[in-house]
Amino acid sequence: MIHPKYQEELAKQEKLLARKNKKSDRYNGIYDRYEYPVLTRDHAPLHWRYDLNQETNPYFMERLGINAVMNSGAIELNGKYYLVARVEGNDRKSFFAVAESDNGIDNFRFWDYPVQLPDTCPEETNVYDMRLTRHEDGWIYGVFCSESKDREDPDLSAAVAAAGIVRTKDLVTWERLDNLITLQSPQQRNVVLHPEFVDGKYAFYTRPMDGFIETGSGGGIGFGLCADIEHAVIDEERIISRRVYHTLTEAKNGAGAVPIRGKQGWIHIAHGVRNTAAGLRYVLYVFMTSLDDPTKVIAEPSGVFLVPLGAERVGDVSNVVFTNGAIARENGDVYIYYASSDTRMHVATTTVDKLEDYALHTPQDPHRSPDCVKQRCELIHQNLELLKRV
Ligand code: M1P
Repeated sequence: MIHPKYQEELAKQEKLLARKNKKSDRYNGIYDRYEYPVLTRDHAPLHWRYDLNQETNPYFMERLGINAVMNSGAIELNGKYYLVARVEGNDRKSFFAVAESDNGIDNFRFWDYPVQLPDTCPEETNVYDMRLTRHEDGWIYGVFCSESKDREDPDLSAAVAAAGIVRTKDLVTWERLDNLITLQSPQQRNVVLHPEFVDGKYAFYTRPMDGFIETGSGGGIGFGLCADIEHAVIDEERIISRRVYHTLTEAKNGAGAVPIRGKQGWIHIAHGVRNTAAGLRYVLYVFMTSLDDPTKVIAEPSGVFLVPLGAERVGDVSNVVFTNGAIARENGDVYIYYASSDTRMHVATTTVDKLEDYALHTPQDPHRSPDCVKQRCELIHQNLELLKRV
């Protein structure tokens, strides 16, 4: 018999799932934020978490709780909006699950079952942060972090991060391909597949790392080509978005959403990390690369694009925003999905035109305080002159 508490909890959850989202009144002209997260652990279906049978679960306890719903790949398919979320169980292991919405802003609902990836890597302990690329070859690829224990290092936390690759046509059936091999870098996380062929090859944005956490000599976001996606090997990675001293990327950075094709370039929404007394701070930043040569950076707007604010600042890993998915619609609208503090998912909406304007017309970082003051004084002066005329 179904536990009577089920209907009560279901009614509460239905209220949450049916709630309309509202644009927040926080303005910056670049994007709109929304009041409510689009996915949280409370969105996880009750039948994932509870044994609904009163006989075997008399206290209606959560048997397999969900701790967090975060870093989600995103795609529009047949007029619906899909997030392939990183769902973290109470056991700390993550898995992927598809959540669907009619408008991309609210009413996301998880499908009945999580994604059951082909289990081809016996040493793989955890999987997370899938980027979904609709590739011009006709497949939808998912590139994610495949994490295993580093058996050569006695440190219990020592791990190896690699880029796992799957492909699908419908988000239901997934084919697992070989993990990406990068000959120059022992570890990889935050790998993103470019949506178009470059020089007739598959192109990846990489993030070379010496260890599991530290990027070490890895200088930033890399770019590499490979001929065979089924057995992907990158011989050479070129750094295209460098880490820079005393900027938001000083500690590390990583590619985020699949780059968006604008009129004048590829728009990248990436994350940058810096050290603070309170620990690492993760924020989003933007850069733009040439349509003819995706390794050539053509715009680097200064500073942060999106930071954790208010309640977003607190969670399992506080002071973090992270994106690995955005949807650019044919009409030019862009939905940026970002997680806050490794705990929940949000959306920010903008347009391709606004992102291009932001990328191309936000001044570059002058890298020194006196020059930053000069830059700001020029803006103030122009504005005060303009205001005098009215
Ligand atoms: O905890 C913040 C983020 O840390 C990692 O990002 P990076 O590899 O750049 O340090 C990722 O594991 C990500 O999942 C997480 O949100």
